[in-house]
Amino acid sequence: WKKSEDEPRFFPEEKPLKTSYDVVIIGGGGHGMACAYYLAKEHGITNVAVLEQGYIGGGNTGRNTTIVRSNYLTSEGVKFYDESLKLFEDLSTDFDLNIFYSTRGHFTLAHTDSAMRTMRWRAEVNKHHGIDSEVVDVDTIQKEVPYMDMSCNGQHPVMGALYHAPGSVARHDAVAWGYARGAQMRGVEIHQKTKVSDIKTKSGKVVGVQTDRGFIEANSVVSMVAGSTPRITEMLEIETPIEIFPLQACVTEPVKPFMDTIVVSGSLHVYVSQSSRGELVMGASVDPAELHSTRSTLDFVEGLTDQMMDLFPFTSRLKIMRQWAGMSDITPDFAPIMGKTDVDGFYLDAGWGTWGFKATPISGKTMAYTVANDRPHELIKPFSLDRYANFELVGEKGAASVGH
Ligand code: PYC
Repeated sequence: WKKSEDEPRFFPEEKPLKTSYDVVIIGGGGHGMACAYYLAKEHGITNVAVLEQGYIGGGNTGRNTTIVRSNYLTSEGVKFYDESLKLFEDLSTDFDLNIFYSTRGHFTLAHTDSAMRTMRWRAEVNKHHGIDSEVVDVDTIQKEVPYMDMSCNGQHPVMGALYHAPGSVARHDAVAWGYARGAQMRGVEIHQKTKVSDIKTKSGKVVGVQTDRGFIEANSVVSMVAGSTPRITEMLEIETPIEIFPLQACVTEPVKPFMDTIVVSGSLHVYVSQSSRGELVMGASVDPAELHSTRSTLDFVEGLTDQMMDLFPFTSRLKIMRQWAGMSDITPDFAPIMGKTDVDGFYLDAGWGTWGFKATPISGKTMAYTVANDRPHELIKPFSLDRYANFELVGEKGAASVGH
């Protein structure tokens, strides 16, 4: 596909909504767009509609802190996220669109003996799978991040870190836009401001979705809605262990480039990188109470900036420019839920908690395979919903950058 010279729009004109599609994808974020893209590109399935209640990438895709990494704790997680990272590296070329993919190196700081133990554990699992991760000492960190106070204001001295050289950041909107444009150019339809209010079945098989623009027949329905997952699964009486917590983030005013690494401290509940615009992009833990809301709070910025000043004292002089929140669908084992369900023709891509952006390419690719073949892709078998009933959890809490 090539954009024609006389086509000035980034996205082609929206087509009228049809009454029937082979596949309906609910959710026009990065995952939904990536699934549509790979359905069309790799499986030749183009009679696809992506239905989005708001606008493309307006949910968690446009609200995360853009970190890409594969330094997970379980073999299942490492293999999955590493394939994602590899796809990310080629996306700008694939899309003919700059996603500003920038490899930075990723430090996860340890301030306690037990955190050091977890970093060693992760490093060993990572190395076993050929992932570039190693435990580094305080002098190495200080050399790479000279402006960081290694004593953390004398309160929680840094003891070492897990260093993951491939850790990167990317322009999150561009990822959704690139997938959306690539899918549309191959025949997929994207319908924004189209809300699904029910999913209809007949004899245990999906037959279509009810929307605020009418009923749409579909052979397959894929839910890729992150923080709205319970609203969708309730329609089919599918039970998941997902709970929704807000996750907030903010950026400072832009300053000259000084920080080329990503720094995470799980103990201090801080992660920070500097964007290509010069802003410090920062986040902390999920909010303390379950809540289906994207409101911002003063508590969050006060807590985050307090911890930031322990790590980077000079940030006391920076202004916070913007603050926002997303809704994280958290699972008990901090791993996603992906694949087929007990309802024939209904597929679930959920449980993306605070780790969804980095999975965008591989979740799209593996879900497209799963829908096209009606059998789960090898990489996502460990993430099936029935693992909770079978006590086969994939414990990733030790690899979540975010405090919970
Ligand atoms: O898992 O890398 C991560 C992350 C950073 C911010 C939220 N999640």
